[in-house]
Amino acid sequence: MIKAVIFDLDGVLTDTAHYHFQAWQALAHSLGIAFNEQDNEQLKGVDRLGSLRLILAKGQLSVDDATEQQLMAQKNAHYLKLIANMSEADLFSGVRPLFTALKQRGIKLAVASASKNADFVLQRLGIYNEFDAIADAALVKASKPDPEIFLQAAARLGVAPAQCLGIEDAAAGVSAINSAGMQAIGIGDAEVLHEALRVYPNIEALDIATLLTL
Ligand code: B16
Ligand code: MG
Repeated sequence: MIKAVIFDLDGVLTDTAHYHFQAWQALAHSLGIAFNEQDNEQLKGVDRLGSLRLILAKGQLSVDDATEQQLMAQKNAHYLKLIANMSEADLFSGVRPLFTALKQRGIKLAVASASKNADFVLQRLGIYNEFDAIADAALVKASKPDPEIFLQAAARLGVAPAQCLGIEDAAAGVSAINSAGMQAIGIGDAEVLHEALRVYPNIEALDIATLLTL
């Protein structure tokens, strides 16, 4: 029986996944590396350094540590500009009613986000205080698809992984949920997220009654 739902942030609760894409694409192009939405699928859910290294590998470029730091700072500065004006209006529709319905059933809520900007985004969306636990990049060493971030979220909730359901928009995130021994729900493209138990086009389409019988 499901006792907790652990949400990914970027791409599940709000459209920051698109801002990450825009900022990575600008950086890739500034390095002369072609980068489109399909390339971006590999980056979703992957931490900042891992994402940069995937882009550099695509362009067959290798740089020293200091340059890596500088490129990550450049991407993050661009990303922060893109999200500077985010507000509660940027919360995907369906999220608030879903939170209410889950809480009414006594289900605990958590976030598992690979982003170092997760707190800022959650505050901007006005949902920071809705969660029983938040696990973000500051808490874990291993990036998705490693299960660490979902396991940390479950531990903070005090719920066994087998009683948790994870919701993700990234293939790496779905793998992380499965490796954590949780039930995985995908948001997005069913082909990309084929390892998930069920895939919905967006969070509003999620059918809570079905979820809780998983
Ligand atoms: P930052 P999530 C992930 O967040 C994003 O999917 C991924 O695109 C991004 O590179 C990563 O956070 C790191 O973000 O640069 O802000 O630390 O989907 O796990 O909520
Ligand atoms: Mg995501």
